[in-house]
Amino acid sequence: MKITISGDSHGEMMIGVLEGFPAGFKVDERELNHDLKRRQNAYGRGSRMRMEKDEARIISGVWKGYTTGAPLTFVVKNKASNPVESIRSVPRPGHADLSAWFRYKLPDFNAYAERSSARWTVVFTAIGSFLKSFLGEFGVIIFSYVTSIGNVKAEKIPRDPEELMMVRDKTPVYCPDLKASEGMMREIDSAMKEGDTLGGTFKVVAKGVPAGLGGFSSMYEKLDSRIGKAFMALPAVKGLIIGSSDTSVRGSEYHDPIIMSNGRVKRPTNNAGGIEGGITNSEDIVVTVFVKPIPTIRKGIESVDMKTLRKVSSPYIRSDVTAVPALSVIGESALSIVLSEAFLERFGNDSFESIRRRFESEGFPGWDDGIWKEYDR
Ligand code: EPS
Repeated sequence: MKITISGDSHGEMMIGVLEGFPAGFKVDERELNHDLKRRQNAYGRGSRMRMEKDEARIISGVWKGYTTGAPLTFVVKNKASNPVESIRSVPRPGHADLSAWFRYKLPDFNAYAERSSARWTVVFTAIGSFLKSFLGEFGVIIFSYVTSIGNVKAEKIPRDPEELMMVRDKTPVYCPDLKASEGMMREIDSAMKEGDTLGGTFKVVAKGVPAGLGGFSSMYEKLDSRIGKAFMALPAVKGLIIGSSDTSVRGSEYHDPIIMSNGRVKRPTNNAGGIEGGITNSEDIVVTVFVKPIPTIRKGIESVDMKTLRKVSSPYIRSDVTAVPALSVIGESALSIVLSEAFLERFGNDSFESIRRRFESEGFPGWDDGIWKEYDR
């Protein structure tokens, strides 16, 4: 599977091409557009999101409502234009402006903001959302929630995923602790008043993931390494943890025992976050993601005008106060993309029904179930 995303933040449209997806999957554009709305409408977003009407269309690779195995092209039209007309010679600390100029040498920082803007995540979300519904056909459920914004942390998280999502969807900060959500909104309002921005954390969980996805042999196969790569590619993401972050405990407490329950191997705890040795172990995949505060800040940060080499304050260009809730939605797509790729590697990428048959014939392995016979000689 391969994904290419093109399009400039203020160009005609954002385009995403998904290659290597099987034929015979029924396409439902409603689900992806639901996720695009969640990405767009999150609390703390800037004025650009009020101008857009993010709606994805799939314009290739579909015949009579089913995928054909050909590249799928996703498009989302842009409405807004760039608010900055003049040439910009002052870089914003924390944005790609200065480092991109070191490499590409175009004498206008606005040129880099066309690509380093978070706008491209709109088609990334559409593709991920499409893949999330593909995985859903095999019982995989992927959801996210915000765990902190600025100083406010979620404390009471419902354990039942359905209840969690129901409570989460009641708040525009996508946090399933309603009291903390109110605090988060106050924190966002206060940062906005002060012309500042906020970072935070969110979690993405995948339930019902089959065991055996990924591989142990290299960084290209290891599922945790691939999850790291996908999440670290998202704007403002500075780090992530898979499973428990409690490294103060000893190994005997950290590692999840292997027990028998009703004739099946089970794990009573999930500190590993669903991955051991780079391969899924059938427990929930749990990813905690760290997001830095958005670097475009109204009150400004010390910078230098590259034309005059004089000290100046960084410029303000239309931006969000926080991207944490929006990123939690984008994060569902990141995990859906990585898991779909590993799923197709394991079960084939030809036709949806052949994949379903292979998936369903994959039983729980027995030690002496005959698979090893040919090596017994
Ligand atoms: C965004 C599009 C951008 C910003 C924001 C998110 O549009 P514009 O630059 O025209 O306002 O609103 O991006 C950033 C905060 C950033 O630093 O790039 C989007 O579609 O998500």
